[in-house]
Amino acid sequence: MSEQLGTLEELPQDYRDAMSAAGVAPLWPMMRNVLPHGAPKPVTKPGYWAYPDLRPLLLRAGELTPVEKAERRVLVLSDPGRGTGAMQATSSIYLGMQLLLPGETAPAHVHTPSAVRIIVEGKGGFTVVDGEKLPMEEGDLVLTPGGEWHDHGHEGSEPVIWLDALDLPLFVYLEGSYAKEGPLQAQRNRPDASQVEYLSAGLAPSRKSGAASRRYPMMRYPWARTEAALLQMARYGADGIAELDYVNPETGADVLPTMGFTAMYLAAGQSEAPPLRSSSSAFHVVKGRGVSTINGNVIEWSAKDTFTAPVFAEINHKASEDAFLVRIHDRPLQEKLGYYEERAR
Ligand code: GTQ
Repeated sequence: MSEQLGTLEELPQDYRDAMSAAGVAPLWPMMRNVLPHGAPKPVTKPGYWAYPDLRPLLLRAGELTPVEKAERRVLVLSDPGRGTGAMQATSSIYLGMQLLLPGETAPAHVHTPSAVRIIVEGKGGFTVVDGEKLPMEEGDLVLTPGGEWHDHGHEGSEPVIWLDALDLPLFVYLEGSYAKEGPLQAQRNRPDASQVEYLSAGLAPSRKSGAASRRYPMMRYPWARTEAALLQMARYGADGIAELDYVNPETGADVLPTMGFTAMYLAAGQSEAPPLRSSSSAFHVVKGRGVSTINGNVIEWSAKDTFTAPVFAEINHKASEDAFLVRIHDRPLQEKLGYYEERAR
C-alpha cells in the first residue's frame, strides 16, 4: 500500500490537456478524497441553532412573506461545513423551522422525500396526511412519509412552529426529488391512529387473515406518551438514562425507510458518551438544559434548541436539568446499505 499517491501536477501538461479533451481524469490524485483510510472525512461540521435566535427571524418571515408566497414558510438550518444556504444540516438530513400563523394553510402536496415534524411551539396546528388529521402538540412527532399527500392547517390563536426533518439531501443527490400539488384533502371523520388503533404499545388492531396493513399505520407519536414511557424506563433502569426508538407499531421497524428517531432522557446530572456511530445525527431539545461536546465543540443547549453531529463524531452529553431530546439520524438508511457501524471509544 503506497502512502503517497501521484499528483496531477506530476503529469505533463499535454497529457493533462489530452485527458480533459477526452473527458477523463486520472483516479490516483483523487483516490484519497473519495476513499480516505480508516474512516470517512465528513464535510459536515457540528451545528447549533438556539431557538431564541431563530424564533424572531421566523416571526419576521411571517410579516414579510405571506404563506401563499412561500408555500412552506421555513428557515433552513444549514450545515456550517457547507455554509449558509446549504439545503442540508448533515450529509443526509435536511432541517427547517416552519411557521404557520392562525388561520393559514400550507397547501397540499406530495413529494418523494419523507418529512417528519417535531412540534416546537403553539397550539391548534395540524397536518393532514392521507386524509388523517394529525393534531400538532408540543413535542409530538408527526410523519409525512414520501408519497403521502400532506397539508398543514392552524385552528389556534398563536403562531405554531415546528422543526421539519427530511431525507431531502439524499433525494436531491439521487436526482429523485420532486413534488406534485393538489387541493386540500378531505379529512376522515375520526381522531388519528395514535388515539384510535394504537393507544397502547403491544396492542395492534386485529385484522381478518390476509387483510393488508398500511405501510405507515401510525403517523403521530404524541409527546405525552413518549415522555411518560421514558420516565418509567428510567425509573426502573440503573442510571437515570432512557432511550426509546420510534417504531412502526405493526412491524417494530424504524418509522421511515431512511431516517430514524430516538427519544432520549437524561436525568439532571447524568452524562452519556455514546459509541462513535457511522450515522450523522441532529438533536432537538424538547425539554431541559445541558451541555454536549461534539468533536470538541461545546454546545450549551436548552429547550427548543437544535444541534447536529457529523458521522463518527465524538459526542458527550451532560444534563444540568432533567432533559428530553429527540435524536434524528440516518441509521435506517445505513443499515439498508449494509454499513451501519458503532465503534467503541
Ligand atoms: O412541510 O411539506 O421544510 O415540502 C421543506 C419541504 C417542509 C413541508 C420543508 C417541504 C415541507
